[in-house]
Amino acid sequence: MRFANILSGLAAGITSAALAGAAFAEDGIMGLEVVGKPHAEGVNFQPAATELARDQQWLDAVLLYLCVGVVALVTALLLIVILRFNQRANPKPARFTHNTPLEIVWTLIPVLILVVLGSFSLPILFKQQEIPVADVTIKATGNQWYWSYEYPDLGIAFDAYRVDGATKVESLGDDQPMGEPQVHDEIADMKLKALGYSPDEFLLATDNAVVVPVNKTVVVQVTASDVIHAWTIPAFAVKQDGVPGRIAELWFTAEREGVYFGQCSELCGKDHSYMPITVKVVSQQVYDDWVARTKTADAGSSAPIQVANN
Ligand SMILES: [Cu+2]
Repeated sequence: MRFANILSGLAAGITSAALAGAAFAEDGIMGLEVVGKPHAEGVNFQPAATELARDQQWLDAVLLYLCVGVVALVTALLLIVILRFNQRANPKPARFTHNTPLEIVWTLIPVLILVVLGSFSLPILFKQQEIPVADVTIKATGNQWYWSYEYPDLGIAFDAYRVDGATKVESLGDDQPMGEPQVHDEIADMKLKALGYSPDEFLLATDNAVVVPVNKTVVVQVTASDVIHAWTIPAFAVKQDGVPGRIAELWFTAEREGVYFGQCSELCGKDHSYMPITVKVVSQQVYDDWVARTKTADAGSSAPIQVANN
């Protein structure tokens, strides 16, 4: 009997998600290009979608070239010493212990390198940390193991859970084997499809996405309700710990419409890997429509798209 209930609950959830998906498809919320997403065997950054991300990736390249230069210099010096001053090539070693000009040089050059590094990296760090005036303010609260969002100026609040096949089943109790709630099965795929995601976006997609307008300054106030979590979107180059009892801010101005994924980035318990972050960057018009629709949604659920997670 219980199993039948689960099945019917799941079916209802999938149907409502599919209906919601169909209703929102023409509103521009679905069918967005997926931009910020990790891919198999990837080694480089995700496409930079903010000024902060462009800065970060530029700085990374500068540091990499500098590091390569230092490694090359040290390797060359080592090789010279090995070849020219080994016992065979240099049977009678010099016995002096100090060389003042040399010591000045090998102290000053690293200091100069550090000054150059700092002069590039500090302005970028300050740019991330100086929070501009917000066009949109969002409060993100980490919970074990999902994110809650509020748009305090708009009276919008919703939770965002990963989309998976066993969300319903999980809520029935602890009698399932460990690891079971995270199953990726055909039910998960159906839910993902209904919400406009592909199967490989399991563990990245959430039932309710954070929606923000393109080219507007968004300030996210990050906190947590239980333990420390961290909110991040790699393509925006933002990452901030959410600490219970404290508010920390990050900001971004996304320049490209699309879907961007992130994941909780502070180890927060057994389901740390299962509390993803989905942000949809949309045009101002689509955003305004979403806000209007979301504000008038049913009481208790101001979210635009709800998958069976009640
Ligand atoms: Cu976590």
